Amino acid sequence: MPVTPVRRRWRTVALAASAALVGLTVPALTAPSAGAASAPPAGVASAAYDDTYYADAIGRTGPALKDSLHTIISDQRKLSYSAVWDALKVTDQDPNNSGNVILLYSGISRSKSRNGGNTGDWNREHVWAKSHGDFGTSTGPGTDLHHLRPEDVQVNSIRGNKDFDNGGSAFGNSGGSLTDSNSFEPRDAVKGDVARMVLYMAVRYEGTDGWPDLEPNDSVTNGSAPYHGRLSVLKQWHQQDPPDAFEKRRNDVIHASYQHNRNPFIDHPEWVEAIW
Ligand SMILES: [Ca+2]
Ligand SMILES: [Ca+2]
Repeated sequence: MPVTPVRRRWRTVALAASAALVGLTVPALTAPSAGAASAPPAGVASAAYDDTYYADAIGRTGPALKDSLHTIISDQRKLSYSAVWDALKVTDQDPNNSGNVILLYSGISRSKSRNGGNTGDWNREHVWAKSHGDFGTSTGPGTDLHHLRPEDVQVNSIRGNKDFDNGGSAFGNSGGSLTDSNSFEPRDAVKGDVARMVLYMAVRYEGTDGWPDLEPNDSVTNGSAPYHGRLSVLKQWHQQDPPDAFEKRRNDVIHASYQHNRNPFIDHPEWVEAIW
């Protein structure tokens, strides 16, 4: 399309202005921050963002909002799958123990050095199950930190590629998470986090860059289709568990230090209802 280059140039200018504004208007970056739970590890920038980041999206709703957010968050740096290990040690660091990460579904604090594939290790959980669209682990959706989290190897395996829904039974190291034959229910403290990660993926991946168009639906039998359920339940979880300090800090760290893009639903929870 002939208008595309013009638009890209304009966005580059806007982003440069945005970056400059962040530098000028956030002098408190190096000052003591608002509490240990949200403090980044030493040497890692966790910058606030300026709302110029979302300037093109403000005032929109429905498909126009989704399109706008897609354009904004697709401007990103991408990681290799091997680089994800070290990134997760920063993004998911235990606020109370800098040597540990918090495992998403089990809530366990475990040594950063126990990353691996054996019993008792943690590995890289794809919250949007990577078989849903079969995108694998080459650089792209399979390495997008916004939905990758540390998880106990066996818990990761129990979750498998199940869709998300209410109901089921506890299991070893479940930490309050539940599962049944065809779905998985995360513990209450991360229900909203899971919902916002899935919905981020739906907006970021629209089938325009060689990857499948990922979309939420209300099914628990999606298999390898590029869909993830259940949307009605994810929306409830999003309301029930709003963004907290850990999740907001994680978004800031991914933006400032790794991918330079954000999860809009952590910054603007009202946008879930505006799109879905
Ligand atoms: Ca939460
Ligand atoms: Ca999509």
